[in-house]
Parts: sequence; structure tokens; C-alpha cells
Amino acid sequence: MKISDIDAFQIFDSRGHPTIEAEVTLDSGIRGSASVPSGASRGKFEALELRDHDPLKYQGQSVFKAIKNINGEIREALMGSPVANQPAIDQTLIRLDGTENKSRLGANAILAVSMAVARAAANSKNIPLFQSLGDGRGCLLPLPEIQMIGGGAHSGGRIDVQDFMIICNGATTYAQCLEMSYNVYKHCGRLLKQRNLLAGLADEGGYWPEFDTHEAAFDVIMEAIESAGYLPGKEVSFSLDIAGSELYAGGKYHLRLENRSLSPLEFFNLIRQWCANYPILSIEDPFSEDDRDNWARLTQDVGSKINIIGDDLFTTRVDKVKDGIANGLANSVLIKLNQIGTVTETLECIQYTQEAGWFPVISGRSGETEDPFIAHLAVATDAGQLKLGALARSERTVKWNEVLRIERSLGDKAHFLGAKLFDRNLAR
Ligand code: 2PG
Ligand code: MG
Repeated sequence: MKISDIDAFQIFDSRGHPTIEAEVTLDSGIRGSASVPSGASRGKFEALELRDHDPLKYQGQSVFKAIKNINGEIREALMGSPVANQPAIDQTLIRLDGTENKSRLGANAILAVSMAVARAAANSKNIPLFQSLGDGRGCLLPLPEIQMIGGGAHSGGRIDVQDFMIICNGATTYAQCLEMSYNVYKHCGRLLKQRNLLAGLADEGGYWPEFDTHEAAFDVIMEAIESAGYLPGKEVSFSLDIAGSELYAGGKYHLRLENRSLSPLEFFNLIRQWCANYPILSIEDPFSEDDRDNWARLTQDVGSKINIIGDDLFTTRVDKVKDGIANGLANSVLIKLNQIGTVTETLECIQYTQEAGWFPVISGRSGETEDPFIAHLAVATDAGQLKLGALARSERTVKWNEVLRIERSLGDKAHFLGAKLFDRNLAR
């Protein structure tokens, strides 16, 4: 089946900012649509999200230029293309754009079309998206990383570490992970409220707290884990996204909360101390993408026990992951579709990561839409892990819930490794 029309329009993301929804129509009349998310803490090497920057339109945030690119140049270039050949379509989009970071047409324009093509292809085969993307594999349900407390760029910098999450490493099913996370999240909210520490919800649905130290955040989550009846470390562990680049300026890490600036070595020692004092299973972006020595040092030090995940460090780019592997900078890769800008390049990065024996973690963004595409992507690629904020707010739960639906549709074929995933890979 061939593409016979492409149409895009402006919708709103979970922060209320404009974003793009694209719809691809095939000559058979079958359609597929998709919408794109938007990040707040971005890596230097991310593909460019094209905004209009016209103060008179949505305070500069509108995406009409990108939409015009879809409805004009992109539509013209893809008319008549066979929908089943996603790599060829994505190649055409990359070539048409012609820049290193997709800045001419906008990565938001390119990705919206690329994802809508993937949906139309699945619909044309009358199979679910995960099955179509998986092309023969895709029955592993992901282990979730679920946010309890949101900080950094997602809560006005009220606490410096961006994500305090939990991983239910004691769970034996995906549904049990959600149940355990629900229990810990609710206990955490209750404790914060009782202590007058709750200032609302951050961008990804985690609590927006009023703490004076980072240790206070760890301690309240520890207490919530125990109040919910779980053993910290054995059943429920911590996962952090420090978003280190956001804290790094002039060769130092600036902790606003504690009003102090740390040298890279001091910051390394602080993280090592957290690893010694709390049951941490994963740390994402512990350092700035420019602070490579610290990345290598931490991986060397704790990488056999802890997942060290590169987000801003790799920006879902195979060349960056290759460099990370050659230099021992991490052992896991955060995967975000809109960091690279096409479905094909995202799949390539996941595959490259897996072939190296590293862990891919499929991730949403802080500005999300109601599109559950990444739930399908996680199952399709047997990625094993999924991160998309809290177990709250519909732009998040739509994806956690989609995995439940996929589990039902897979029936006996559904498979869940949970934290056993790490035994297998780390023992490599
Ligand atoms: C991250 C993401 C999601 P943002 O840093 O991993 O938590 O945040 O989308 O703002 O980059
Ligand atoms: Mg991150």
C-alpha cells in the first residue's frame, strides 16, 4: 500500500505547549496518526525541535512552520511511497532535510510523519503496532522506572536531582510492578502531606516537594517503601535521573537546594556516597555530557552492580553510543524518539545497544501527548525497561495502561523478566 496523503495540525502537549499531530493516509483509505512529545532538559546533540519563535503566536511556542513543512515538502516527497518500507521513507526524510540535526524541516515535523507512517503500516497489516515494529520479536514486557518525586527542570529547580524513581526489582509480573509502585507513590504522597512538604505535582506527575536536602528525599521514599510493606533494595530500589548537564556550569556542579558548588570530584564523591547509603539500581546522567572522566570513573567503580544510563550523553545516536562503549562511559542507553527524529534511527540505536550487551531504556519526555507509541516500541524491541514519569496523569498512564493491553493481547506469549534482565546482562 502506498501513501496517498499526509496532513498535520497543531495540538497541545501535557505542559499545554503546542505540538504536532500528523496523519498519513494510504491509497486503500487506511490511516495512521501520531503526535510528538517535547523535552525540557535537553542534550546538546539532540535533533532540533522547530518552533516559530513569533512572540505574537502562542508566545513563540507555536509549530506552524514545522506543520507547513509536513503539509508541503514532506507530503510531496512521500506521496506514492510504499508504506511498508519504513527505512526508505525515513531515509527520504533525512535526505530531504539535509542537515545534521534535522533543523531545516524540524525533527518534530520529521518524527511526527515517521511515527504516523509506522502506525499506518501496522494498520495496513491489521496488526498491533508492537507486532508490526517488532517484525517477528516483541513479547517482553518492560520493567518500569516510575517517578515518585520530580525536580530539576520539571519543578522549577526546587530540588536539583530531576527524577527520584523506583524500580520494583522484587516484582514477578508487570502488573505487580504497577501495584507496588502505586502503593509506594500513595504512601509517599501521604507522608509529604503530613509533614507539610508537598508543593504540588511536577511535570511528570511525581510530587513537587519542599525539601532542604537531597537526603531528605531519599529518606521519605525509603519510609514510603517500608510503609507500603516492601523491603528496600530487595523488593523496591531507587532509580535516579540526575540530569547532570543541567547542574554543570564553569566546570562545577551547582546545587541550588544546598546553596553550594562542587568540583567534579566532589560531585562524584557525593554520588558514590548516595550509592553506598541507599539501594540504588540505576543512575541516569549522573554527570554532564562534557564531564567524561567522571562517567568513566563511576562506570568503572559501580557499573557491575548499577545501571549507568546515558541520556544527554548519547541522545539516542549510534555514533555517541559507539564512543560510549569504546571508552566505558556507561552501560545503558536512554532511548527517546525525538532526540534523533525518526523511527528507523531509533530502532537502529536500540539494536546497537542490545548487540553490545548494554541495556536500552525506552523513555518518554517531560512534555508528553496521549500517544502510547513508546509502550509499543518497548515491547516490540524486547527493550526490557520503560521510563515515563509517574503512575499519574493521563499522558503517562495512557502508556502504562497500553502495556497492560498489550499483555492481554499477547496472552501466553507475554514474557516478563523484571530485574532478572540485569542478572543476565551484567553476568555477560
Ligand atoms: C529526561 C526526560 C524525561 P526531558 O531527562 O530523561 O524524564 O526529561 O523530557 O525534560 O528531557
Ligand atoms: Mg534524563
